Amino acid sequence: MKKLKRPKIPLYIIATLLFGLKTYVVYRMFGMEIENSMQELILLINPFVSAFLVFALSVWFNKHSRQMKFIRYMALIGSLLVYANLVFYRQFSDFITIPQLFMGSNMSDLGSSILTLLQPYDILLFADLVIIWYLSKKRQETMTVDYPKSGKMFAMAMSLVLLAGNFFLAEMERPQLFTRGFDREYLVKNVGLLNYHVYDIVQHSKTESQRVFADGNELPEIQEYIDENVKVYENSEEMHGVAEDKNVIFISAESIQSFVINNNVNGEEVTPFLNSLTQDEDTYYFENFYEQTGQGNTSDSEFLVENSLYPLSRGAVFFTHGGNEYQGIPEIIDDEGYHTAVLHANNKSFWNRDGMYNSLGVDKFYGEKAYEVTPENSAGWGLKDKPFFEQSIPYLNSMEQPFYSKFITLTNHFPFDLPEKDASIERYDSSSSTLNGYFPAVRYMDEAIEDFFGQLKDAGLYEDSVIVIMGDHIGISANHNKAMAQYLGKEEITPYDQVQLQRVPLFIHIPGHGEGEVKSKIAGQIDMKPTMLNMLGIEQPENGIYFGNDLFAEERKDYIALRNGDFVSDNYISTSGVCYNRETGEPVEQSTSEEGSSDANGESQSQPASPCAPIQKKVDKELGYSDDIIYGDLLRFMDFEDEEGKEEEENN
Ligand code: GP9
Ligand code: MN
Repeated sequence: MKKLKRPKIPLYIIATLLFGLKTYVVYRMFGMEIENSMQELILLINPFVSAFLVFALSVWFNKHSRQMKFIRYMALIGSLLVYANLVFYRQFSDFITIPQLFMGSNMSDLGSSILTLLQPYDILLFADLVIIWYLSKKRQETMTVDYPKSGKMFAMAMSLVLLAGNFFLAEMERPQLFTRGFDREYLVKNVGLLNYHVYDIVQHSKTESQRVFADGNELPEIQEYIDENVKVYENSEEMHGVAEDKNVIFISAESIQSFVINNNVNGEEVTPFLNSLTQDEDTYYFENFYEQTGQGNTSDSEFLVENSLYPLSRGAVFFTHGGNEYQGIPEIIDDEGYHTAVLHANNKSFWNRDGMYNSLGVDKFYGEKAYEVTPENSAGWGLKDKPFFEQSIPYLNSMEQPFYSKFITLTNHFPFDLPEKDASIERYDSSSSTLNGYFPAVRYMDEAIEDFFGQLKDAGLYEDSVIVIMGDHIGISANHNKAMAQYLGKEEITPYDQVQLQRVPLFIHIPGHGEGEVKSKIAGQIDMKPTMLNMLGIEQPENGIYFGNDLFAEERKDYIALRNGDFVSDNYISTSGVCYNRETGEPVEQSTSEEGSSDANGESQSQPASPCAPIQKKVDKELGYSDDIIYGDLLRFMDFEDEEGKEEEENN
């Protein structure tokens, strides 16, 4: 230390300061919530600690040009990483995970939405890189260092001490930070983007190895859990077989949330047709139905519906585990003589649908190529919903019956910029152009669905079909909370409200049924498979693995697990470690940082006495088991057919 030959200010220090500052600015742009001054301090410190950790490694290069090159390229890679996260965050309010990176094809397909996520002033975020680059090329002589071994060791020790200090503060602020991995925002806030990515890589390798080492011995424990907690509830006898041998027309309604149902904008109904269904005698409307998706959006909702398994907390399971063995609805009902099809006017490879549908046993996938798509009949992501349904009718007509068909709509998608000529209602007026455009876009979808009902009637398909309409996931992220609060007439959107906004509409329409009503009990996408199979009068294999219950059952599980470990129960809503009364929205007990969530393996952490704690324990366990099944590809060790066969033999 004493004898270090010190050039004025070495580049690795300047790079640390510049890059650290830039990262801090980007942190602020993420708009993460800062709850106290300690968090503020950690947020300020960690970008510099991480930057120092990397740039200080340059002192180990004896050759000056190598030192400079190292700093230059680290700054470049770091800048790209930080910026990619920023763009990603603008879209998903989340940070990139390794599995997400392998979704490159999706990223490029994002097309027009990606452009709306880039801002001209973003260019300033590369200013540090330009300076570092310049200095590293032009000031090599004055900005390199020649530390003796002890100096190098000292620099390294400094980085580690700083890192330890950062981790120490983080641990004080958020105990068990690393075991509660699925809160990516906490991680970034507390240990920084770089360390978060290192953590993510470690996590990813861990789960990859899980498949290799799984051997099926994990299954009995999971089955026991399901027997005791899920299968204890009987399916509804009343609804058993109401849809037997009927066609199923499942509409996955893009980005629609329940708050638009029976609600107005500028004095006009947002969804007049869907509103009418809530009163319809042939329709069940579920008003407390929650989406449970993770990063895989629509594909996650599809995964939930077909399998009654949870999607993953990181990445889209369609992508990361599209080759696994499953026991989804298409495969089950294929054996009962159903023809299964998916109709969606988008690239077949989006979300790896083509691959995953194979694994699920879907007979036919009508993708973009099956439709006539022109500039006139397109908007946003592609073919508009009205021509989409219209062009789908001939396919339905030609399908072997009974069929199980899924329609995935597309027009009501972020960034919700429906062409004016297609809009029947005015945009909303707030600071969020996303929310403003949402209403006319939702209305367009509402009209498209209404038209579709008419077309089904004209085609003579209506009477023999059951029509299910389900929102796939939220459309308006927390980024637009200010505007959302304005629309809902609230002062602010609290974490409790945030969970309530995760409600999406579910309609089950059975022509001629006459018993329709509004259902208020909490429900979720995980329940769709048992519900639909029971309506079809189809038994699941005795040893079938699923986590949901029939929505028409008298008694069923009294909680809905959200993918981030939050949950909604009959009486409580648990989010961000706080337990709320579901009715009043008031916190039941103050948050303690130990409370609540768990790591991805479902190992629960220490539980203080909160009415949410015992439910949390189950939620964590359940999510963990579902993850185990997927990561270990455990269904490949099951023999569902055998069990069915056995049953049949017994019956004969
Ligand atoms: C694209 C459609 C919409 O095919 O699924 O994408 P998402 O809502 O999942 O972002
Ligand atoms: Mn979607």
